Amino acid sequence: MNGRRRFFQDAAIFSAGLFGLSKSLQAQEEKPMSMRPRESPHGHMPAAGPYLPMMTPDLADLRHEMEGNVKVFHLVGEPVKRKIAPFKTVDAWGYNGSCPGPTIQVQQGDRVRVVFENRLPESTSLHWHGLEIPIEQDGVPYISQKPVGPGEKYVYEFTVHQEGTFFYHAHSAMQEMMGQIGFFVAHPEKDYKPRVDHDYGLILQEWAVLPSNTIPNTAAMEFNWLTFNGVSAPMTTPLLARMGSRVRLRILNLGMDHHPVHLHGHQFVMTGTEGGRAPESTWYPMNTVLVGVAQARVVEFEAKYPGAWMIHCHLPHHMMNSMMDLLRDRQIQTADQTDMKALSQMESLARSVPFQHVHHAPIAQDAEKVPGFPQDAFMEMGMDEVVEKPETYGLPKNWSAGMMGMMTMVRVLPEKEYDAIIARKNLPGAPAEHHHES
Ligand SMILES: [Cu+2]
Repeated sequence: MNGRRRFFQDAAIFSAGLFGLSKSLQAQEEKPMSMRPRESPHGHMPAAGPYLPMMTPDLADLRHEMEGNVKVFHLVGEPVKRKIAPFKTVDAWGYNGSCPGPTIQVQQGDRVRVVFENRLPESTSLHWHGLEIPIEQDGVPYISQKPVGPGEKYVYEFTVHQEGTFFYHAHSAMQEMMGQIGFFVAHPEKDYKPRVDHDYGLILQEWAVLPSNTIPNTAAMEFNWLTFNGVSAPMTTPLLARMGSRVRLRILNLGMDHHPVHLHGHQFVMTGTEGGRAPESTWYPMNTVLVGVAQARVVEFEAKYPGAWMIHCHLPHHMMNSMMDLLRDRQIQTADQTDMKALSQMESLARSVPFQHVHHAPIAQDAEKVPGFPQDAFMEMGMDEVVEKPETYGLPKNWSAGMMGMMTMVRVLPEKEYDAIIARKNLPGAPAEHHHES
């Protein structure tokens, strides 16, 4: 597993585009919102809508228009360049300039129309995963509809009688692995009890992309890039939670692996699946939830303890990224590594990415005499400045050295610190990562 060392991963992350949203996504975010939170999780939006929207960090929401009493969405399937790490951009396929696609949020009982346009070079369709809708709307090529050819449009329309966390995706295996997936959340007619103050969504994906390559190998069984909402840590935008609040986290998986997602410092209960809300009598405390392929898992917890608490897949190789891209011919060695060599590698990486070089954590004087050394030594690199955004404000120095792969954090913040970050997010020119607030 030379190719997946943390060294890289750290190195990986620093440079460029923290703000990897595509132009079209940004444009989307600038448009007026079609949906308003009932109450802003961040306290600066007027209470106007029927429900608290889910937020998908690093992804936008899909707006809709009303035609009579039908909510009309426009989805475009198309090739997408997605920056998954500062030095790594992949040629994925997604929707509306985004991979994963933008989040669709409706309310139970809504009549929904999705005008779909295929700008892919091949035929496709849209499947509504978990929704109980007429067979003609099911989106399976040849079975329930003719494939939607390149350049063609297809209109899906159905009434959503369920509540819960669903998703839309192409019903073609390779296209799924190219990234063609997005959230479809149906908020309940009546609020779930207990109510939550924050509602966040994460889509889990894995990618096989060779060094100096941008196209995911959809036939590969070995994955070297792991993402939440289309980015690897520490590019993942931290989730914010006011201390004492109740947080919902919806996690959705459409890939080749099952992911045990673990939360630090708190216990949660599983309140729902891809089939909707689970009765409270089935809830029991846990802190790791296995999110299998094609599943959604919804968990809720009281944000009791202040701090920056990890949320991550616990498979060890999913807590890393590929290091191959940066090191190339200077691939890190698992043996025969010395402090001097590691430092010079780090320094040249720092120059090329560029990021501010930070010395790794201390090693023992006779470390090289110990069989197995090094493991994680030399892998740590802080790149705080490169991934800086309002949500990272106030984190301890070199926090980014501890963040890799399928990982993010929930920052449980006392009132004053929470408000300070929200104020930064609202500064003119601040990146509008969270659509709901733009
Ligand atoms: Cu995993």
